[in-house]
Amino acid sequence: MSVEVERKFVCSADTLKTLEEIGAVCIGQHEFHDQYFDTPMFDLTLRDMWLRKRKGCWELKCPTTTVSGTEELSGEQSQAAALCTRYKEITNLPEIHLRVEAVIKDNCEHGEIESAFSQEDEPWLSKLNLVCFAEFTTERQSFTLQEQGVQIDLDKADFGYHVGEIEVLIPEGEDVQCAVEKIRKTAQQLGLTGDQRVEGKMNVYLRQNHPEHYAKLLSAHVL
Ligand code: V4E
Repeated sequence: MSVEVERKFVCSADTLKTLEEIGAVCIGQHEFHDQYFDTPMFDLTLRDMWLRKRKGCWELKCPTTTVSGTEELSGEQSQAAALCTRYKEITNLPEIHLRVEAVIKDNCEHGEIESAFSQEDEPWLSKLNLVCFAEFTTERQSFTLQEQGVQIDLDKADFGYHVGEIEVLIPEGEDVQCAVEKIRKTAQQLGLTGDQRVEGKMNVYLRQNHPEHYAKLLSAHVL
């Protein structure tokens, strides 16, 4: 299982030129449609668990419990770490079922289940009362700084939001701080100056389309 360490950034008119200047290689451009699922009570997203279907494959992103090392971090390092998110990425469907079921069954036992929707082609969704709460299409241009093991994605979502991501994938249990450092160096090369986290596509989508769900996640400090 891998852990995705990622920093989002605001793209500018110069981003493409800068990527070229720092030696990033374009590895392709593609479009994908994401569908995100949760129960009507938001059992998954309130736990910062993100279940989605992309290009016919299921993926679950969960908070990671990976420790980032015991060494003292400098101010610069801890600021860099605060700008990054880290999530476990699970793509094995039986494992996704188990993890989702563990959360939802727990809540069912506490009497929170609501009426199930019919999802004919995916019976497990109906069984667990999972419904699609967000769907959008993204056009993505991807670059790599191969030697550093860093990927940079420039995303354009169909609801009008543009965002960049600097991403490092590491095996679960490996040093997160090393990935954060690679991301910090790449951000520096790209001339990124902001010290605030940049919103992901989902933040913007939920604020625009599902303000109640958005407010709940904000109150739970998930977004
Ligand atoms: C983890 C998460 C969500 C799932 C979607 O994650 P994201 O990386 O934004 O999407 P995308 O399309 O870039 O996925 P990739 O192709 O990289 O796998 S939706 C919300 N979260 C939590 C979250 C957060 N709290 N803060 C930020 C800045 N991003 C995501």
